[in-house]
Amino acid sequence: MLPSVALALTLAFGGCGTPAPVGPTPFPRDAGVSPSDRAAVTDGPLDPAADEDGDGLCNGTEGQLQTNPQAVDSDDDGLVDSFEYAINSDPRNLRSPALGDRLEFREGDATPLRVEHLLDWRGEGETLLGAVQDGANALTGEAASAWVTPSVEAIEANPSAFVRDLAGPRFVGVLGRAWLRWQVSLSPAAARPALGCRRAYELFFTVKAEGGDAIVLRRLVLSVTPGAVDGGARWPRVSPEGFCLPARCL
Ligand SMILES: [Ca+2]
Ligand SMILES: [Ca+2]
Repeated sequence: MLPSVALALTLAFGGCGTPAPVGPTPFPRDAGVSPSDRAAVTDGPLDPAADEDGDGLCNGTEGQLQTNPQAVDSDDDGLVDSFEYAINSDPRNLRSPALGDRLEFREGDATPLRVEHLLDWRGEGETLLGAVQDGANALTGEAASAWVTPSVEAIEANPSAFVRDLAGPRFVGVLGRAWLRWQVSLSPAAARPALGCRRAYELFFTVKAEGGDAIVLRRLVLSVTPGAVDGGARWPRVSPEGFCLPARCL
């Protein structure tokens, strides 16, 4: 064999017993990742004191909570992560706060929101009083009463003969075991402020035996969204620009 032919064969086949060189191969797990997904991945660890997604929750806190530092509403329930953190709700569970305790207002809508509370109670002749305690926006401190006026009404006792009277928010003289039903109404206050950003408030429904301690303390979460109803979604999608946020991340 001529020396030049032998050299060409050696280059082509890599020599006897040596695997031929191969080029880079994409990782199989890379399949299906779009260019925009890749672009969203940041280099290196996030600064714990910064707020990557602008949701009011610092990156370090998001790491502790295991929320998504690049999503303002990690569980997509319409409540921004920082608000859920501030009220001890689970920002990774869209059923926290419970759906039955959620109320949604649109600015400009004057229709009262209503929610009922049912209590199974064995009375000894006492009077039970339902009430709403004012709450606040957990991020800004703004009082819920600046936005809504609550009212409570005792609407039904079953069996009715076990209650002497229904008077406004009171079941009077409950004697024996009965189901007691209250209706809570929240109406927009006359001089309500239009803040132009989506926010949420905690309110508490309480029941007390007159002169006694609270028997019931139920948290209600009231969300208020500026503007018209969009798309018929149960909860409006949250964007950091649209939500009232604290001045510094939590
Ligand atoms: Ca954040
Ligand atoms: Ca959420």
